Amino acid sequence: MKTTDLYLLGVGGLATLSLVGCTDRKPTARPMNILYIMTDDHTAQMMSCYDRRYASTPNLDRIAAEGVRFTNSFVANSLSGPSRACMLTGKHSHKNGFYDNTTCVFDGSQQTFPKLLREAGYETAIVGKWHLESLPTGFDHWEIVPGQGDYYNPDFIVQTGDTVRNEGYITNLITDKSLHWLQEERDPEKPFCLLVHHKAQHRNWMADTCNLALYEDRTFPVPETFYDDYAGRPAAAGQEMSIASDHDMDPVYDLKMYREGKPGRLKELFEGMVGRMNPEQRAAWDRFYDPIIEEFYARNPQGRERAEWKFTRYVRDYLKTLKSLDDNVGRLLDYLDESGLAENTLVVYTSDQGFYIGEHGWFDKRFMYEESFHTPLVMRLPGGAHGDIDQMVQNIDYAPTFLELAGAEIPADIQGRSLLPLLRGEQPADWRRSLYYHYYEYPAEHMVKRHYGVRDDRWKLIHFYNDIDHWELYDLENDPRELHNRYDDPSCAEERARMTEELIRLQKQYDDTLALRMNGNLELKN
Ligand code: SGN
Ligand code: CA
Repeated sequence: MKTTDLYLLGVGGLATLSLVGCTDRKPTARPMNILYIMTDDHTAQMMSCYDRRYASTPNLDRIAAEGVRFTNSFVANSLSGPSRACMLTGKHSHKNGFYDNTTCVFDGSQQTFPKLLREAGYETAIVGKWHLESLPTGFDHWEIVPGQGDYYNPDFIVQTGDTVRNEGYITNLITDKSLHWLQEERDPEKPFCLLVHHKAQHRNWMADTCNLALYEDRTFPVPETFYDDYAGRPAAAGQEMSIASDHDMDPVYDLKMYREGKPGRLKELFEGMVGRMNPEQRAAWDRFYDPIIEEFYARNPQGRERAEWKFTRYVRDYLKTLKSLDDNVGRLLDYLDESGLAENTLVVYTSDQGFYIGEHGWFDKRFMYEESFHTPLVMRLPGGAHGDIDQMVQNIDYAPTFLELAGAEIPADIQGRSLLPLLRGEQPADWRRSLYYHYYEYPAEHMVKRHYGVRDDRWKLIHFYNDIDHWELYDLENDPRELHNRYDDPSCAEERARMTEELIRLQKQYDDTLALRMNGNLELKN
């Protein structure tokens, strides 16, 4: 099918297959372009349209103000590579084969939405973090960072296969490259789908030199679960993602307290990162951090004072890094406005998962608990709905959304569901009432045990398995912080049975045979 055959409706006109070929309508505009911006580890607690305690993100909030904010947006597996694979394929990890960051290589020969969009006449591109080990397929243009990428003077792998070092700060560079593709390189005759994948906000939150001095006068109360004792939750007790622990959150690597002769588990990693800086960058960095380092080692806080000092530095560094991100999303939105593309482009902003900002005493993600199961999601569809969308959505839904928007067929093996009806303001009566989750990366960094589970609008059931066999049940209405495991509470027996049944139903629906086996004799009990 030629692209021009798809140019059917004007602004807000969502070309669908059924309209292709209508002869009585004059083509007036192209199918909607797609600008998909995804960050790494950016959590809703750090986006002011979701939470005003810490951050101010006017540009991100603008997308929500001019479009919609999803209040119940989740991932299927809270880790970078797996989350990206779910997003590209519209399928859970056990169907796309990318279970974890440490052992998997993405099978690039499989069906992905960029490939299907190309078949539908789109030009497709990705710039930034990829993290799927194999090189991208299905893109007309790509330029990716190796692995996690670097904040300063990062390398990029270009389509020739060469690795090229770029001078500058990563968030600016990814945006520069995206804008360059939009302005100079893409085929203006085709609708586009551009994926802008930032490295920010990934650990270790190294801000641009121009933002280092920001927020130094701000302090933040620790979250109410900061001193969680993990009672009734052995998997939560066994993790290694505690802010208070210098083993888990290294003062040198994570908080930049780098000094000759001072210990740091990840000191060499940090040396490699600051080692990439040019003399001007390094001088600005040292000018800012030297007095803080001096004071830290002189005072050498201990106990709760140390934990709270670390929390403050963590939040400040996260916010400084976020400033570049918000500014750079603003640059993209401005370009859409100036070029006129805004009126025919769906803008999506999301993250590869949520993150802990001190809740349960943690940083990082992985758990099916709320902070990391959630991911921020805002979208602006020209002619589409405004306000909040409260239905439960998941990152496997993006692929079918983009396909429907493009007027392409949604293959039957895609497990997500198109969000387009919600974006148009419809309230589908048969929308999903529960979500499925499965995390696999264990044993590994941060030591979060394997688990799967189900969540509905009030209850959550989780099974931790592998070297543990432990079930948790939460009443999110009465216990939103997930501190009280009610699995063995007789007063919750009915909910436990109902959620168990729902879990098995979803495992069967999604064909997660491994998980069905891990349930043990549960099926017999129910
Ligand atoms: C790195 C980080 C971890 C992080 C993983 C996965 N360690 O290994 O803290 O959990 O990435 O993150 S670091 O010492 O290299 O910073 S993910 O977002 O890419 O899945
Ligand atoms: Ca991530």
